[in-house]
Amino acid sequence: MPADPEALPRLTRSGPAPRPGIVHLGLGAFFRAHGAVYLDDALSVSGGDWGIIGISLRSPGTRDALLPQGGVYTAVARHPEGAIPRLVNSVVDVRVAPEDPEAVLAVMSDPAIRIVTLTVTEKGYCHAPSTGRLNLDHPDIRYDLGSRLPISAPGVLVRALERRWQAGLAPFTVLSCDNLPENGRIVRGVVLDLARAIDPDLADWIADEGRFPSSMVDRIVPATRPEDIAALAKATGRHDAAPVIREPFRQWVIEDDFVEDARPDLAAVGVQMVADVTPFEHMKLRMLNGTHSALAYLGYLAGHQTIADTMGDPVFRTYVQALWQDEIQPALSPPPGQDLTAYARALQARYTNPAIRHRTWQIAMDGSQKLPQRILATLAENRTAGRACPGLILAVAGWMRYVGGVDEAGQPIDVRDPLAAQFAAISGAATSPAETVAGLLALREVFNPGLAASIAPELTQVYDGLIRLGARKAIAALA
Ligand code: CS2
Repeated sequence: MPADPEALPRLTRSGPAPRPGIVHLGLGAFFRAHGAVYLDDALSVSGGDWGIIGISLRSPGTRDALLPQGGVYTAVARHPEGAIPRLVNSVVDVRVAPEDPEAVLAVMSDPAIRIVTLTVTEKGYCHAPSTGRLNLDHPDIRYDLGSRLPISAPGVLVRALERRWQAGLAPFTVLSCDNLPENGRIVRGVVLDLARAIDPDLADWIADEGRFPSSMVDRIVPATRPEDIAALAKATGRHDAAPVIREPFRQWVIEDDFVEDARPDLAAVGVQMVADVTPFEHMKLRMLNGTHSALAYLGYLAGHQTIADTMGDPVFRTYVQALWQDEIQPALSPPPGQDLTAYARALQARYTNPAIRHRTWQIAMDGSQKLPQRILATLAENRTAGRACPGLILAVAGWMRYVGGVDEAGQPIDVRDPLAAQFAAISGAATSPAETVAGLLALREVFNPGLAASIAPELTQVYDGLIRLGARKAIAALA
């Protein structure tokens, strides 16, 4: 039994903190295990004033854990053979927006800040996932339209840019690090839509001077558990209240388009700086995130707790291999120099890493925001090309069954999704599987009408089979 970690001396910063040049919105485990590690590496190799001020848009937990240790934390690499901890020094301060929104805007309008990175998850953009446009009826956006102290991510960006505009400063570069297709274009769109509703001149300035490079980010980061904190304390003899757990693999591809070319030397530490990120984003979102979601819904329904457990089940392993080979790869143009079959092989090895306990329930969250870019885009392209995709249809059916809120053992599912209330209403009103499918296909935030109409008959049949057979047998029946 590991000793009580809190009884050990606390981890602290040794040496001076870098001077800040980046603000990060949404300081969750993913960014601390990915972007902040790359930036820490870039600071070690090339220096520069690129320390990170993290902003939590909701709760104070990360700030409360990190500040007593000077912002320093451990990123633990979990290899199948064992764990390797390293310290991350790039985060220098953390602010909690709801506690003091004024201070957050002041930090973001400091001329020293040249870049604002974001990981606010798909729903944080307050857009309609099926169209990519800002949802002006979103409650947070409605609030932000009436207040100078915003609560949404687009609102924080717009009000901070407004202050810079009024002060005669250059804008900061906005670098989205979320799993959205053309994430730079999406964040630019929501910022401009909101700015235009506030002040058209501000919107014009942002459109002319602002830069919103797209980026593809990749690293599997399961949520940190209390036992991870205890194991690290045992291994190091120090208490770190905010470590992150990560797989060894990482990739970051960034469109090289920054305001005044001001950026850290990320190319020196393996970041791919390219002219067009789109083929990388499509490959990653569809090959990785698409199969992650498929495994998450169907694996959860079949009683599997993690992706590694799900991949340990031969029925699921064969299923995901067929998804890659027969349904996803044929609809992709590979990025320059990338072999998709090798990419799929590497993904399989990453998914089966037994040291990464990535819960199917964690990945299943917010499916309404994830499905369009992960699964439906591939489905639509395959249908246009006349290619069948039984496995992806089954994945959509798995999502539909999952959001019904009851698993195959009759147990309730804790469905986390901005549309959860609508899912419950649809399931409550439906008197047949066909009505459930029709009700969910009518959600315009998720499905565009053309695709919904074209998949409805096959999906209804597959959903019906999934209810009757259960996920494992429904997959086996595909073969
Ligand atoms: C996952 C991603 O939770 C999820 O939806 O699919 O967080 C995934 O692990 C990362 O995108 C990997 O880069």
